[in-house]
Amino acid sequence: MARLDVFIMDEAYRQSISEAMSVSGDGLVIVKFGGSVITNKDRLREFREDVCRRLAGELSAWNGDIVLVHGAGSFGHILARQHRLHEGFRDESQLKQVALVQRDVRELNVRVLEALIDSDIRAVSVPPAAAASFRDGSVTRFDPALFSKMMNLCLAPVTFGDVVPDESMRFSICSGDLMMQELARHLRPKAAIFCADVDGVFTSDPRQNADAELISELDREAVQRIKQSESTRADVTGSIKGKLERMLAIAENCEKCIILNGDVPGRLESALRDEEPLSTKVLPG
Ligand code: IP8
Repeated sequence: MARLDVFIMDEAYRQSISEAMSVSGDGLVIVKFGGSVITNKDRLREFREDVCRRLAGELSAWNGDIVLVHGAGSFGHILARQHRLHEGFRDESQLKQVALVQRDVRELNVRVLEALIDSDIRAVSVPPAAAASFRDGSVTRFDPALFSKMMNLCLAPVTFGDVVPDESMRFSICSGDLMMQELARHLRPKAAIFCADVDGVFTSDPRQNADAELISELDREAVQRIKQSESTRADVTGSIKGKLERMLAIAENCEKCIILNGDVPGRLESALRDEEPLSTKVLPG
């Protein structure tokens, strides 16, 4: 009985706080800081603190709810690829690496939280496995309540790419993009913004092809036409086309879905102000 009373008081308290503090403002935006922007993807566990802090400052221009997702970069992909963690359990020797990658992505997460808090964004961590269950590398259950409760308290939930328990593979890799997709599906944000290390989506790899052109508006047909080259950098969360398929699905669930260059100062802030920075807009359908 006493316990129930406490619960009721908690709920009432939560309600009053969320009513008093509710941020209507600009609505909800979900933003991904790509792992290749906030880390040096070629050097194990090298954080790009200056870039992350600048992006956090730009993000603070948003006058509404924020959910941030960040990639793992060199805090996740290098060891995950070396030990084939994306293939699930193969042998005992992988388990130490699961623990190391989990530790490393949490270290990155703490550094991102610090950057956000220093920019006056009240960031709190929500690891993917706290909100979702996985089977065969896909989500079988996603509960957005934890995210919503944090936002009702005017906190900004931050989730990230991680190694997660998996019902069939024992463990698998959950990418930040997968979390973006689930969040968009359940929370229907005003905008979903991907901060990448290039200006947007190109007709072919701009690092290898001088005639690669930026696609300003991307639909399903344009995705089919993209010429894909083998990436030389470690990335265990799939092909560019697979990622673009996810973005098409995200575009179905928000007013605006864009990919922009997080390495160029001002682009994120400009997108948040509803201006039109150089970027690729992903169209629904
Ligand atoms: O960087 C990958 O997430 P992503 C997560 O968003 C790990 O693709 C642990 C490699």
